[in-house]
Amino acid sequence: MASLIEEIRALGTQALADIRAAASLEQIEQVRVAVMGRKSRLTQLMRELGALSEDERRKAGMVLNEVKDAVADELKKRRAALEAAARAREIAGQSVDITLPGRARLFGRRHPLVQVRRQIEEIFISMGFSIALGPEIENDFHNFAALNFPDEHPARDMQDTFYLPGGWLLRTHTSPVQIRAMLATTPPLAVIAPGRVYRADADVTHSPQFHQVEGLLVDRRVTLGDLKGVLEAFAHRMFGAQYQTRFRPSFFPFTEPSAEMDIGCVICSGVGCRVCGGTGWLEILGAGMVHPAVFENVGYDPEKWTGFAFGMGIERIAMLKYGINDIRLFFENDKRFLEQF
Ligand code: 2U9
Repeated sequence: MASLIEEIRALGTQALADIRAAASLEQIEQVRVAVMGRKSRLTQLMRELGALSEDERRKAGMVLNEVKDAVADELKKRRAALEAAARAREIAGQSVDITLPGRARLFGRRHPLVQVRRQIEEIFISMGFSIALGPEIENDFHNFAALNFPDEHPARDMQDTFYLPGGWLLRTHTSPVQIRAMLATTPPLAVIAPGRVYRADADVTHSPQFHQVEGLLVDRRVTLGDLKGVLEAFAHRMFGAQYQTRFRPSFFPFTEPSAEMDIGCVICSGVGCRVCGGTGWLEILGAGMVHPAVFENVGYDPEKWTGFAFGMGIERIAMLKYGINDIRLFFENDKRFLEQF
């Protein structure tokens, strides 16, 4: 009897030592099966208790229960400790290296042509002009006839203008927008017309689709001096007040007199280079006093009303401002190009 109790205690002591020595949850489970499982010595002894006298069974049973409780307790403690260690290792493995550089967030941005268009718009809006918009598909009247283009004018040729079935065409300039604006309102009037235009032309400085901003101001006694003042102020705000401007005579069917405005070359500062063709000057826009025939075509009395108009290509302005030498870069959508603006 005494030896049975001793064996039970010895089994308990050994089991506690095995549990404490277990290095993993798998080992703990192995120890549990070995100590408490159906085939373990402890379970076998429990079955043998039945053969003892009642007094002996009670004493031995008490010891057996004590040992079983102690073993169960130790299993629970050791399992919790191993689980905590495993979790700690997992967290340590996941730790954040705060010295790593962050992942940069990629931001989109406005297309350079949109940026330049907005700058142009803001300058003229600050001078009192409003923005006018119109359709890209036009008819001969709004795109050519009302603007005093003669029937046989070369700009109407198939080689220059994209014609659509039914007498429609893709507008070759935004001038039809100002024709529509004049037809819709009475003077005074000051509008700019930004937008897409189309011409059958393609090389490093010409694209079949490009963008213009045109302007029109109509009031009583408008002079060429008004035109020069407004456009010089525009050039200084767009490129910088350090640049000189000059006006050269030119010809357009819709203005008389007509002129082209140059600024001192932004590349060579007027010394002469490849970009300005050695002249020291860059042409940035065309302009003129609205032709009386245009006023008559929209029902304005040319004896009463005078006006000036101007037009510029947004691509050309952007190319000069940023030193871009190929118009196709604007339309290829290469991020390395677009990201520079
Ligand atoms: C109305 C009357 C007159 C608009 C004008 C120009 C001169 C001009 C070109 C610049 C480069 C077109 O993009 S470009 O090829 N434009 O030189 N445009 S005056 O004159 C108008 C417009 C509308 C009713």
